[in-house]
Amino acid sequence: MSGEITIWGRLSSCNVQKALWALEELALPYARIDLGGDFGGLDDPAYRAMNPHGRVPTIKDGDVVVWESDAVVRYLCATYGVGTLWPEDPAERALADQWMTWGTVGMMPDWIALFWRLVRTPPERRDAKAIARHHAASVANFELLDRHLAGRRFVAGDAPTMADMPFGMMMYRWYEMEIERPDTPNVDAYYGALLERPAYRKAVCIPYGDLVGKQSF
Ligand SMILES: N[C@@H](CCC(=O)N[C@@H](CS)C(=O)NCC(=O)O)C(=O)O
Repeated sequence: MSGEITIWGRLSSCNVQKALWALEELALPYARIDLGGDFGGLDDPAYRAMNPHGRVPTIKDGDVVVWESDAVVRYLCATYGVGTLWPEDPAERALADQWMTWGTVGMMPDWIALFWRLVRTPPERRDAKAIARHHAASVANFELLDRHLAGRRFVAGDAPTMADMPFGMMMYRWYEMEIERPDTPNVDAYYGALLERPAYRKAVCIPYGDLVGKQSF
């Protein structure tokens, strides 16, 4: 642990946004270094020495280096958010953890595939069948989330936890993309609650115009 955390990663990266939201939500002092995308730098030996996969985000907190956005979120919440973003009670933490994991491994793959095939692919190269498949799977996932959110303001209860990081990260682009969205009043209310949070707006609500039609990274 140190006075200031460093995070490497471009603002337009959804995985960087997840980590940035945790930093902002926890009101931690940090310095961000642009990396990846048009900024390059992923193959720099010094960066690879920290993160052998050459992807963003990576954080450094004193001597501690962490990569993989969910690992970053868990590290930050466990270190600086015990009792808030990191529920103290093991059963409550397991509830948050299971949804967090499902958000990333169950929901994100179709969501990100839809974003790539629709937003990051120029119209002439789009595959309508694949778009329909990822859209249908995403709709089913958002409907499942909608059922879970009935009676809950956030994913693991009345206040935000680490469980919200992957879902919140997906929410902004889900509502911004030019797609048909299902009737999900609980998800709508959830997104409204997220938008009330300055930390969320600063870290996640980043226009993605520079990514449109860009398949190079
Ligand atoms: N599973 C990793 C994925 C990391 C990843 O693929 N990051 C993307 C950005 S979202 C990246 O580094 N892309 C290359 C680039 O930005 O140039 C995580 O969650 O951190």
